[in-house]
Amino acid sequence: MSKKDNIYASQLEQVGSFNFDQKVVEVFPDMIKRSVPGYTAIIDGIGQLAKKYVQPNTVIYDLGCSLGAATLSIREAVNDESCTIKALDNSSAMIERCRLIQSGYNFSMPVEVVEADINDVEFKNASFVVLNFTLQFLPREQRQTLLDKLYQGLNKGGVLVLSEKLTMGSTGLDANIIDIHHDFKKDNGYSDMEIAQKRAALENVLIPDTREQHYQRFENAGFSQYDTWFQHYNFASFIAVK
Ligand code: GEK
Repeated sequence: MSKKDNIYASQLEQVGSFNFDQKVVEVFPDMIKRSVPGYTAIIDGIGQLAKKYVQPNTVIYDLGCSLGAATLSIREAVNDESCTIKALDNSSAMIERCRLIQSGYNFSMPVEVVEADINDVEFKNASFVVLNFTLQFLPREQRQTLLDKLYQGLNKGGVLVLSEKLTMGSTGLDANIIDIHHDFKKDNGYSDMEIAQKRAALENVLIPDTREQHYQRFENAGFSQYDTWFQHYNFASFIAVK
């Protein structure tokens, strides 16, 4: 059981930029479930999609793995010892805890938990790549380059699963969906102050794109098929097939 997230529960004199440090690691499972609509369904769905698309003797990448929830879902669903799953994150606090969690499970598929910036990774012989709420934290100008590299590293028939917070195309609609998301957080026990302070901390750190921007990047990279396989409010998950 993870500890309850109360990082923004008391009034802060100044709200600093959000980062994935030890404090966040301690509360992460609680934080992400209470903040991201559909998170558990997406994690389960990633396992199901992996069952369909992972090819034998290939590499699976979980990019920005945090504590490795998607990795664990794939390990449970696929467990093919001819594959390797590589879980990467550039937060040393996340990686340390992720290693501990993953080592607590015994599956025959080898798992490597690596501290790395996902921009520096060489992708090779991949059949299944997960970016579960990670791309949104990269500066916009790095996003296409990463997708291009991923596409090059994927085998034919391999897939990218990309989950992101979205901006809705029209301003009025966007404001209302954001309100509904804040109500979702309130229903999950966050106060108005916590929601406001977290929002300030994520300003310029989590930069959401529209669905069209994501689709355009898939096109530019060369993906032949892509679609939205999950959406709850402004949180969506896409699948793109090479
Ligand atoms: C999950 N996927 O539970 N290189 C590597 N990691 C990065 C980078 C980078 N350049 N930038 C950010 N990260 C997880 C949840 S959380 C989403 C992903 C959230 C990492 C960052 O350290 C953090 O662990 C993760 O991306 C984003 O399925 O907290 O909203």
